[in-house]
Amino acid sequence: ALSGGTQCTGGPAIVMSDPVEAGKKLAAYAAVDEYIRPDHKVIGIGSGSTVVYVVERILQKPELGHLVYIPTSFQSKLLIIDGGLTLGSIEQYPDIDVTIDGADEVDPQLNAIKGGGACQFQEKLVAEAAKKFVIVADYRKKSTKLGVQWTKGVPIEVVPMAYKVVMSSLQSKLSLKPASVDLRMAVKKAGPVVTDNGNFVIDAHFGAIENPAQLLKEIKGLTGVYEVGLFCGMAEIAYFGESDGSVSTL
Ligand code: ABF
Repeated sequence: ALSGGTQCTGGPAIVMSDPVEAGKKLAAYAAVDEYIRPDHKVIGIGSGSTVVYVVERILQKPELGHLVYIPTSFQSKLLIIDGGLTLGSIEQYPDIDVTIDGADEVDPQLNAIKGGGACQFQEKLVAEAAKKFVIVADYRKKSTKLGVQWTKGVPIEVVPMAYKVVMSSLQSKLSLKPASVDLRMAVKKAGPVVTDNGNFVIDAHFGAIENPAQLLKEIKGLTGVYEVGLFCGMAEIAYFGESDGSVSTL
C-alpha cells in the first residue's frame, strides 16, 4: 500500500485518505477486473455510491465500451448515460451476463440486506436476470448475521394504499417479530420516500436475523408487499475493500 492510502492488488494504485471510500473503490475495481469480459454482451449496473466506482472502472477499459448496460435505478441510468455507455432495458435484454451491485450488509452465506437507497425491486430483478450476481462493498458491510451491522432495518417496498395494513401484518403475522416498523420518510419529513416504481418503503427492525430466507418468504407472502430488500442465495461472490488496502472475497 502507498503511504497514507491504499492500493488495489493487480490494478492501478488507489490512494485515498478516507478508508471507507478507498474500500468501495478497491472492491468495485476488483469485481470489474475479474468479472466483466469483452466477450460478454449485457451487464447489470447496481445502485449506490460503490457502484459509481464500478462504472468508473468500466470507463477506464475501452474494450468494455461495446457492451450493453442495464440500470437498476434512476441513479444508475444516469451513471450509464453520463458515462457514454450503451443503455439497455431489462425488457430488451432479459438475459444478463453479470450484474454488479452494492449492499447494506452481507452475511457469510452471501445473504444480503439491500434497499437502503430504496431501489430493491429493480436491483433484485436485474440480479435475478443475471447468470452471475456480484456484490461490491467496503469492509463495514461484512457481517456475521444480517441485522447486526445494518441497523436501519429490512427495507420492504409496499403499494402505497397498503402501507398501514402491511405495517400491522408485519407486527402480527411473522414468526420473527420486529421491534419496530417505520414508514421511510423523505428528508425533513416532507412526506414518504417514493420509489422509482411509485411505491412506499417500510423499514422493519428485527435485530439479528437467524433465517433470512424464511423471513423473506413470510414477508413476501403479505398482501401489499411489492419486494423485500433481503437477497438470499443470489450472489455468486462478494468483494470487500478492506481498511488495510486489501480486497477480500466471500
Ligand atoms: C444499493 O446501494 C442498495 O441496495 C444498497 O442499499 C446501497 C449500497 O450503497 P453504498 O454502495 O452507497 O453503500 O446497492
